[in-house]
Amino acid sequence: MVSELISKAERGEPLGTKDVFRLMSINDKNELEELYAAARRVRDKVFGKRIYTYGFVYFSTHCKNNCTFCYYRRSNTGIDRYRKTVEEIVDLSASLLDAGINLSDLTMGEDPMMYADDYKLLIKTISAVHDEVGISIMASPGALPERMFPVVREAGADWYACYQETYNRELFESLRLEQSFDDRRNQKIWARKAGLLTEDGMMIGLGESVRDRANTIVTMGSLGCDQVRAMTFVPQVGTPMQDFTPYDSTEELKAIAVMRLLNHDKLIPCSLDVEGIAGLRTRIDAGANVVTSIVPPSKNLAGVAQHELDIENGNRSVEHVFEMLDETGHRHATSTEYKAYLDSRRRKALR
Ligand code: SAM
Ligand code: MD0
Ligand code: SF4
Repeated sequence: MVSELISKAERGEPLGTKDVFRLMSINDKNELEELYAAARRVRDKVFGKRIYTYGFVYFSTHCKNNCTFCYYRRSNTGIDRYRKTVEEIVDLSASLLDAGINLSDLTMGEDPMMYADDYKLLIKTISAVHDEVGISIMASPGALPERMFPVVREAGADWYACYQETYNRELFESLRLEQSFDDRRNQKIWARKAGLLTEDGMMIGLGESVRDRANTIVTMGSLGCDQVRAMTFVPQVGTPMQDFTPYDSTEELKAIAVMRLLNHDKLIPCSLDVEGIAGLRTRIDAGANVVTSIVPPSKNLAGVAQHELDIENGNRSVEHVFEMLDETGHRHATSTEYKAYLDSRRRKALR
């Protein structure tokens, strides 16, 4: 029975892949509501009214890779790309901190310029934000060699994010062309070993089966990541997947709720990069506890899945997101609260 499975997960008892498959197969409206309600109770019990907030600083949109789903893949020639200077990245991160945002997510394509001279510019960027701003930092720079993780940690990053998209190896290889499945999985393990907190993520609507989704959720949990996400694929013009029929958000919401039931004390994002601000409420109501991809207007910054949606009209701005959070009955957490959470996660990792 689905209700029994949900209660079992809510009590914190472990579920197997079969159970997760059963939950990810729910289609009945009442059962879905039951799932979301349990996910909310679990989140609120652990985190209270606090929701964390992340600013998205996509500082270089140049990329040597050719992921079939991504707007910024190297073969998508003729699109606008940019690379921010270290000074601009520091200023952007400082304004996020001043506005009350908890973390600066320093994200880039696999930009050869950032990777040159042993990742000199990447490391310089992280150090500058750490030394000059003091906001918590997530680095999302793509796949790195193992020896770089201690350097990234030393430069001041709190987090390393790298999404497998799917733990179906064949599907992975058909999406992340010319990239190694094992190497990308190992990124999370190497990062943890170097003392970084880690994030893994799945994409939904890429041709994966329900079983693949269940298996990916279980695998992400077992890798020991501190933050896990699901994002619905948004088809991009100029890419091989541009004519894919997009999913609505149901499967993503289900995945958020199931991840919450399996990972009571982890961070689970509500990304504004899929449906813009319109998608905030439903994701919070499914058990998410971090709003990611907050992008300030007028800075010429892009999103990933939605490179323009809700940015220049200010809907993805800090003030607007804080207001919307209040309407859900929650509030944005302070940086002190966020840093305390990070410290508790690090202590846990050492044990
Ligand atoms: N380039 C680095 C990498 O690939 O790891 C970091 C940034 S990458 C653009 C961040 C993530 O955005 C991808 O791993 C993928 O999960 C997500 N993403 C990219 N294109 C997307 C799309 N069209 N729809 C939904 N999510 C997308
Ligand atoms: C987001 N667009 O949070 C961002 C991105 C990268 N660490 C995160 C996918 O939705
Ligand atoms: Fe490059 Fe990341 Fe896009 Fe892949 S997902 S093409 S690595 S920016």
